[in-house]
Amino acid sequence: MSDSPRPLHLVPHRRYNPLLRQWVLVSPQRTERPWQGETSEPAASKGLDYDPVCYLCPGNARSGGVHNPAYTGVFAFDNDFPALLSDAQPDAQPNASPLLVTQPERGRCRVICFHPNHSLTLARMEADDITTVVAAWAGETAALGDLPYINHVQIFENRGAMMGSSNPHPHCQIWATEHVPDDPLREMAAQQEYREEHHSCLLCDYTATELAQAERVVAQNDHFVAIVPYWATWPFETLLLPRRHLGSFTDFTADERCAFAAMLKAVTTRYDNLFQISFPYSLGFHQRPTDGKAHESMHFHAHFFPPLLRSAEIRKFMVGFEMFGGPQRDLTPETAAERLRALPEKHYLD
Ligand code: H2U
Ligand code: ZN
Repeated sequence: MSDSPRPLHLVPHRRYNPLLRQWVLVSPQRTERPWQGETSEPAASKGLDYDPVCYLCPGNARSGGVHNPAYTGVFAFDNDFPALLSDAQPDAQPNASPLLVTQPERGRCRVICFHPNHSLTLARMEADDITTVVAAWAGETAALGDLPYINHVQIFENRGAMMGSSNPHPHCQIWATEHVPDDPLREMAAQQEYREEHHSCLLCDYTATELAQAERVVAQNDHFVAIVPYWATWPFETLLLPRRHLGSFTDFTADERCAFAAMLKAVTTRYDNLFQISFPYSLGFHQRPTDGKAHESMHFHAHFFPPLLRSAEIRKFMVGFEMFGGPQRDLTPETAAERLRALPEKHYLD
């Protein structure tokens, strides 16, 4: 083997994730492994608009017996099986070892139905209806953030059975917690230190770099940019960034809510078009904690983490080296971005 330098898209290398401050191993030569190029049958049917046994459809009974109202827009409710409680006070453990550490963790869990129509997804909803969802995310962030024991509001959507979603009805969850969870905390520390060192914002600088290079940009509009990050772990991972330095859904202007809705639709439509299926993913938003501090260095963003690799059936598993060493990918982020960018903006079912 020659020792002369070879282009990044041909040779194993590692890339740095400055948000989580960890490395990802990139092995592009492995994409040359034999591949039968499976694609699934395009899902032709749109599915039921109303499912009488769905616990999220309007008017239906939930597991606890409560009936949903006959809602016509966005509908939010307290999760009947919350992971956190507002009044949980675990017993102090006087004889505990310093290695057995416990903290109380209070919180609230909410479920938000995006739309009464059971068959829809973000990709297939009208942009105006997604804008209403964005407004609900802002309202929930403000209301939950105002609770004295809440310091962080994590909104996320698990889409598709492959990502553990319990129900196809378009919905997301909110877990509002007393403590800032580890991943956003790590990202905030990285942004804070970057700001102290460079006197600028990590993600503002990163957005400018990506727009200048263009090769990892998937879509953009007046207010938002979607890119496959340089350090992406999941094959078709994307990062959605506001062009303006803003820290929370509560900072969005009316125009930014519309533009963000349009960007969510643009990205999820490309995802669905990639393998002509309703594309599974976890989508999460990182925003400023609600502890009342300014958190000037925090730049709002959305992460899409989709599991699929080559087809509707072939997913990436985070096992082996990833469990014991660190994240690894084969397909380069540049190739993933090029494939997503090249897809039509129109949904394959429309
Ligand atoms: P997921 O699809 O991401 O699991 O979200 C659905 C949530 O809905 C889940 O957290 C809640 C579950 O606890 N749920 C209710 O609150 N009431 C029900 O009747 C069933 C499910
Ligand atoms: Zn439903």
